[in-house]
Amino acid sequence: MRIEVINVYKCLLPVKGGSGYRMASDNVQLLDSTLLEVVTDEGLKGWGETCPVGPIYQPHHALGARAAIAEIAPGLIGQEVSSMRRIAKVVDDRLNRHGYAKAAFDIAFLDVLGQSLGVPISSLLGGALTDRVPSYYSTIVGTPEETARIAADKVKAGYPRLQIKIGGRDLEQDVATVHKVWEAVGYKARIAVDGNRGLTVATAMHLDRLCESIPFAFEQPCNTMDEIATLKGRLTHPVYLDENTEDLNAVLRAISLNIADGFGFKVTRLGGLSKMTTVRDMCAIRSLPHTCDDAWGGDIIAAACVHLASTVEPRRFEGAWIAQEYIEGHYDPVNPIVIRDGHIEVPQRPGLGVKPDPETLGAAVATY
Ligand code: 0XW
Ligand code: MG
Repeated sequence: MRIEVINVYKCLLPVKGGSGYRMASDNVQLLDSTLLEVVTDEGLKGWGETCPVGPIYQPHHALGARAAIAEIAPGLIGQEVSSMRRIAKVVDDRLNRHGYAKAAFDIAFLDVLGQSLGVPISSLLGGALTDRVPSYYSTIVGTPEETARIAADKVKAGYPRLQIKIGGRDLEQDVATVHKVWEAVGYKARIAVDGNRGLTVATAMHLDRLCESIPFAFEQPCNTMDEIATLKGRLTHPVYLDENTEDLNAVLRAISLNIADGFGFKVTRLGGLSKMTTVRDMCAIRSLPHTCDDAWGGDIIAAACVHLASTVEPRRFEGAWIAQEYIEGHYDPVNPIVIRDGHIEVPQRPGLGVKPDPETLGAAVATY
């Protein structure tokens, strides 16, 4: 089976509610997602997506994704899709790095392959261990009272885990937020406190001490992996890396230096689902917990995260975050990926199990 055509679509995803998605590193209002449709000579259509959460969160941006796709896509026309490893080499031979754009191809090829074999993508990633995965709720940087109120509501709605955003403001506000959330939810949910690179080493140490008795994982408190390394042995809380896991080597380095107790993984940042199976297996060797998320995106990215999530050993799984709570509507109104009671069902249909409605996408912005 060969690739005949590749269509690229652009989809704008406004953040619900008007005030944006506020992190220490940025406040985003409108996200620009790139969708790929790979059409084969047998008439199968595979979908991929990559949607950076703005240009500041990590070194990815929407125009960069489409420029990288323009370098890669022409070389794929006429290529056989049955070997993921061979086609990944064709992609790598067209462009050095830019894993976040290559991820959209990886997801689309797996979608095609799953459909042609009649199996869900989870089967191609080693096989599902569950048919329903936990999600987690991520708050935005807000007042201590408002954040605690939302946290309590989301626990009532069934979320087994919360990610509380802090950083980019006074230490006092951040400390009060963590305390108020703990008073509101206690042991009813696991808590991650995400600094999104916004704290200095000194502030991270203060926050750690001032919240000493509260059990949470401290996610990406500081900007660089070197800063995080200096925290080793000086904090009472476990530290998870997110933004610093820019590629497989960064994960290997963090594990071998023993500076991460867990991870927030993003499928596109790591280069796609195939690469995610490598970090999943590296984490299994060291019993390290992790998420399977992406920074943003619609049903395609959501389905990709959920398929991978279903293959992770549940006791180490920290949840699959998808953007659904912050965006309106779905690309696939027939089989959308949805959070119910804080959990997401794993699609059982062949491939990704989602098909965007052509009406929602409009005309392709590029065709190869
Ligand atoms: C909660 N997320 C998965 C969504 C935004 O992209 C930020 C991210 C994170 O954990 O940093
Ligand atoms: Mg994070």
